[in-house]
Amino acid sequence: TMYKMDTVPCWIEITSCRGLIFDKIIAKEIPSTIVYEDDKVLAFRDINPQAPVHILVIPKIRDGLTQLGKAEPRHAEVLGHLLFAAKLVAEKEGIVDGFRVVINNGPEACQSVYHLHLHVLGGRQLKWPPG
Ligand code: IU
Repeated sequence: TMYKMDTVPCWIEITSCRGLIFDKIIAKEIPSTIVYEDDKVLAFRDINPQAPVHILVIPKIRDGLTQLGKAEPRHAEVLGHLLFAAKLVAEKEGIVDGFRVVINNGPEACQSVYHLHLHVLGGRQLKWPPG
């Protein structure tokens, strides 16, 4: 798919090795600020935070889960685990009065990294509807 940069609300590099970057974060080959980790998931601070608290929660093993739209019945357990981890992260960060969990799925939702990830956002008044 070709997009003209000035006609889309987000710029996505369609041809790059999207997704593999998170493998490097999991392997700790790329440094990140980890806020929560267990055997199945890793949570770390987003490098381009959109709120005072902006954390990504990702499965340690992608297993074909490049995006939520590719989920299969075998992924149900890890999907639940990711959502519960998002709650633990919000608690740990002290944003229990209000936080948002976002999954961008596909180009029209501005997904840029094709390794499933939950955004946990908080620490300011969030607006609705989102952009
Ligand atoms: P998205 O939903 O696919 O657009 O989210 C990808 C996020 O990953 C985005 O918020 C980036 O700022 C973030 N990110 C990161 O934290 N570290 C990286 O090395 C890369 C992207 I590449």
